[in-house]
Amino acid sequence: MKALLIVDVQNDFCPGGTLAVPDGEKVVPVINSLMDRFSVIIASKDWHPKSSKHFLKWPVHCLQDTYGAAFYPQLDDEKIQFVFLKGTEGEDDGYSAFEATNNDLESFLKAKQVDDLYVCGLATDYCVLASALDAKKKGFHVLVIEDAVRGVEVTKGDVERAKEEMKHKGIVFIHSNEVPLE
Ligand code: VGL
Ligand code: ZN
Repeated sequence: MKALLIVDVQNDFCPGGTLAVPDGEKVVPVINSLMDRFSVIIASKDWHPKSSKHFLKWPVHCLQDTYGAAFYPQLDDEKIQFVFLKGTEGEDDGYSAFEATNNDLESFLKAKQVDDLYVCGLATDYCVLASALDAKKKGFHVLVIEDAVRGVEVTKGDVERAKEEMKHKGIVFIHSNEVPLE
């Protein structure tokens, strides 16, 4: 079985948001167009409390139950079967979807007999990176959809370095048009 993991396609990571990823909203039509190819579709949300150590490193973003933490309006979110919330405590960054506190992503995927995890969303050099590496470590075959991810690139070269690290660890990069139909 394969599954689509949509990482953090939230208002604060899109234009106008407090931690906008350059061209972040461009992943949305690509992700929407892929949903028909998956029977398991899940998402993560960055879901921070007002006070968090995370905000010593980052502008305040994705506060729980705010517009900034909502999915980008054009995302077809009714097709998402479960939303994993991460970064929910004051002490943790929660970059990886496997650190979600409202459900266990690994058990969820194993219960659905998922072997191939297709990853898309934001941001390539943080939460996509951390989620893909964790998935690989847990034994999933991980494929990142290269035209359905964008990075923050705090330092020039971060996105390229993130991609190299993922490839080095055996994570596969594919174009959305290469995703099998079912
Ligand atoms: C993210 C920075 C801070 C992400 C989350 O979703 O990639 N990046 N919090
Ligand atoms: Zn965050």
